Amino acid sequence: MIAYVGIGANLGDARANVRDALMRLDAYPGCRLSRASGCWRTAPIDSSGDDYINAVAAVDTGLDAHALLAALMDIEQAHGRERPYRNAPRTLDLDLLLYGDASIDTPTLAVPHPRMHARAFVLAPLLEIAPDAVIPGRGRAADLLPGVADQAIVRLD
Ligand code: PH2
Ligand code: MG
Ligand code: MG
Repeated sequence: MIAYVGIGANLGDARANVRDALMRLDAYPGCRLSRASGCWRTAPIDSSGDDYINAVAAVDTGLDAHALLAALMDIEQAHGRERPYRNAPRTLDLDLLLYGDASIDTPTLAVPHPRMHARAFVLAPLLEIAPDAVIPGRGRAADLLPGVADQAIVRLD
């Protein structure tokens, strides 16, 4: 199964945290990093603090969606993720964006990620590695990007 994971950080050395998350995804039992976008500097959306560094990873995994979510939380914890309040600045945030073409809605997991279609910091890096990506219930990611063109994002070298 190919899953897409959104990576974000805006505390500490955010870019190093994103890079480390990519390595940890590749090393995690049952997961292999298949593709990774570059890093993007993005203005906080519904959040405070410094600009974020965002990226998206394609992960080839044998884990089911809930086990993959647990893996993402494990990696967040390895970075000392704290949750003092909603959308607080964070050392590392890993969000399960897409799990194949599945639609999942349970108390602990919603896939596709419910806000991904409205966030340039997700759509732009996703399209870098999956130009034909389709968000179940929302359509082609490429068709959604113009709708978020007002959000400030810059691709880093
Ligand atoms: N994540 C959020 C809320 N706002 N803004 C940016 N630019 N990047 C993020 O990763 C992000 C956000 C909630 O997880
Ligand atoms: Mg998030
Ligand atoms: Mg999250």
